[in-house]
Amino acid sequence: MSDSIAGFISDVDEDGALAEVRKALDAGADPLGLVEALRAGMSTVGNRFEAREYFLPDLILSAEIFNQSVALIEPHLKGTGGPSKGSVVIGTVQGDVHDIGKNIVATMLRCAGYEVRDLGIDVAPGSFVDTAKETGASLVALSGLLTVAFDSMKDTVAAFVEAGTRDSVKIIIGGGPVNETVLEYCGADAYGKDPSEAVALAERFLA
Ligand code: B12
Repeated sequence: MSDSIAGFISDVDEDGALAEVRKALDAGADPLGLVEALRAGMSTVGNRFEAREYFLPDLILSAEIFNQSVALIEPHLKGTGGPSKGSVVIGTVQGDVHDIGKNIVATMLRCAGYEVRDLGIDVAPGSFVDTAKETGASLVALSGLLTVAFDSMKDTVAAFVEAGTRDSVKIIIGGGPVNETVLEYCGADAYGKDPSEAVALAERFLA
């Protein structure tokens, strides 16, 4: 069933994908497994776009199908949750509008029991600082796929330093091109390559 969900997403088949998600939920499928299937489908869409097999409308529609599917799955995820394991602020950094991967990470963190405040896309450094203060979050997760996002990540870390709250948060970064060099450049605390690593980092920093 997971294979067919990934297939419908990667074929940008809205009706097929939503029907298959509903069918899987009715059959009692593991909601986390379904999110993973959606993620796999979106990765294929990204690759097909890069290979010029898909174009902009395919990307936009597939992101929409992904979001609708997650909306169907989310109530099932919340049903399994206990008390919050901690508070996380997440967003796509300033100048960057890519949010498919960020949304998957936010969903997986919620599934793992964290309270997640998602600030959306193109988030100014000060918004991360203000929201972390307001929510008492001690983990801030920055997502970015563009090379220019590295500077925004660096600026966001600097904004915490300027506000005098750098020591009260751990800052993790992720997104397509993020690696050890980017981590050092930004001065964040850790980076992750996928949602499982994001959850593992949350477990480490919010234990
Ligand atoms: C979809 C897409 C778009 C969509 C975005 C839709 C949306 N709602 O997100 C649209 C069409 C809007 C778009 C626009 C642009 N895009 Co674009 N886009 C892509 C594409 C094809 C796929 C990205 C994606 O969604 N991948 C699937 C998800 C699931 O993977 P992911 O994002 O990497 O996320 C995973 C991990 O990275 C990780 N993760 C993500 N965030 C975080 C955070 C933390 C804390 C952690 C631990 C982990 C983590 O977990 C996620 C789940 O597995 C990529 C190419 C590619 N194959 O990556 C280009 C790509 C990222 N885009 C690119 C470009 C250049 C642009 C534009 C500038 C194009 C233009 N000329 O207008 C604009 C950017 C506008 C802006 N200001 O941001 C370039 C970036 C190049 C660069 N190095 O800067 C890429 C690499 C394409 C290319 N090869 O040229 N894009």
